[in-house]
Amino acid sequence: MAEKPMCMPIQIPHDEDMQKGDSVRCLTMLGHFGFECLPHQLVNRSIQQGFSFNILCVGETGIGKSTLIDTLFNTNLKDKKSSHFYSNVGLKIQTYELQENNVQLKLTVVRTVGYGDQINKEASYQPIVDYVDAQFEAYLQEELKIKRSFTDYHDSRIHVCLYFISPTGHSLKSLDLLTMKNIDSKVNIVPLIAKADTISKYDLQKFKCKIMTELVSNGIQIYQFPTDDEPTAQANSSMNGQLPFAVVGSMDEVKVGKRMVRGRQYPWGVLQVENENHCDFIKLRDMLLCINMEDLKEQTHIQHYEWYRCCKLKKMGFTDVGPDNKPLSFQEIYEAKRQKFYDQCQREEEELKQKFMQRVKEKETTFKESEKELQKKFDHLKRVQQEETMKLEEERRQLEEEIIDFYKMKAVSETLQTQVCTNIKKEKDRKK
Ligand SMILES: Nc1nc2c(ncn2[C@@H]2O[C@H](COP(=O)(O)OP(=O)(O)O)[C@@H](O)[C@H]2O)c(=O)[nH]1
Ligand SMILES: [Mg+2]
Repeated sequence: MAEKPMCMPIQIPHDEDMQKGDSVRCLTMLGHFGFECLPHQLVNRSIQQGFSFNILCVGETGIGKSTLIDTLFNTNLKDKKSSHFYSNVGLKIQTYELQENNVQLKLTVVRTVGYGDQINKEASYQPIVDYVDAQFEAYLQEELKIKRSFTDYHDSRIHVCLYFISPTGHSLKSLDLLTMKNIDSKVNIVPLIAKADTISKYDLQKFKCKIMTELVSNGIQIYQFPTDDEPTAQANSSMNGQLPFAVVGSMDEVKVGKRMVRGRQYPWGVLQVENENHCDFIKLRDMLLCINMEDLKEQTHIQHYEWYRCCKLKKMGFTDVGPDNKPLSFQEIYEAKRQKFYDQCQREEEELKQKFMQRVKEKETTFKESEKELQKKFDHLKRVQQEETMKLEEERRQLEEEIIDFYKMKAVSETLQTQVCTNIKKEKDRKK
């Protein structure tokens, strides 16, 4: 339970109002009562729930992403040095639970790995785009659930993209332009000139102007600190004019006079990270964490997520108005879509039936033709076989006739032989 705000007026209970055993409430006199206490409720609840912030760091390997994040949150987040030899661009996602006094922050840092080490520029920005979209999609899916659980849900949508520009002093690289162009409608981009201690003050101003001109001429939208909120308008508008911030990161403590400061020690002196004359680190930290964190989160929700949601729902066929420009309810669209789907199913079923009938007909025709062909063959073979049988019958008849003739001749010859024998015998007898 949240601690009750100590802001109620003093009430002294009358004896008759008090039951036996009732304890007397002790109220402090802060002078607040009524709905003027509402902000306290919000503050208490926020502190109790804790805050969350998701940062995407895009930049070449070794440009100083991890060092800057450590410096921003004044914590060694122990991110290992990454190699230049990854075959593809990847993303390293790490979540930390940080605490400053009684304020808890769930910080998610997403860092690019292998960025700038690849030849294929398209393959370099696509994983970033996919990741940002995937977080929006996860949120949308949670929103569309029947039973939603936003209280336990970890919102992983990216609130800010720190884009680290190489301190060349020359111009943006084509990869920088391509990546920023592809993510500017999805995320709040804050451009940074990394390792700004490697560039002279004069060159830095020229470089800042050059970068802004290039961003404008390429139509790239970067995050603008809001200027419509009275207490922060002036600071924010001045900071908008100083983008991109030239930052230096370091966790090293260096001695300057009698003080220990965070900085980078050089043979010619010390660069103090938290000295506004040396770099824009303080400006970045103030703008990001102290003044505009809530606005970054709000813009993520009302601008970037809203755009994603709108495109996604339109792609799924949902719309707010019908073809006649009349407003349509979700239910009407759903019914219309269901009817359309049903009609399409019917149509497809009908088409399939027609196709099936056609195939059956075709098969029937081919079967009939084959049957005819076979019948013809059968008739032909039958005829041949009949002719063959008749021929054989004829031959058999001839052979039988020949046999009869043979037996006849045999009988005649036997008769003749008997006669001859008789005659010879008679002749012999007569001679005797
Ligand atoms: N000169 C200079 N060096 C830096 C700065 N920030 C980081 N470095 C150094 O650059 C190297 C790579 O930094 P790291 O933060 O690991 O880069 P990452 O790969 O982008 O995360 C380390 O040796 C850091 O000490 C900076 O602002 N200026
Ligand atoms: Mg790193």
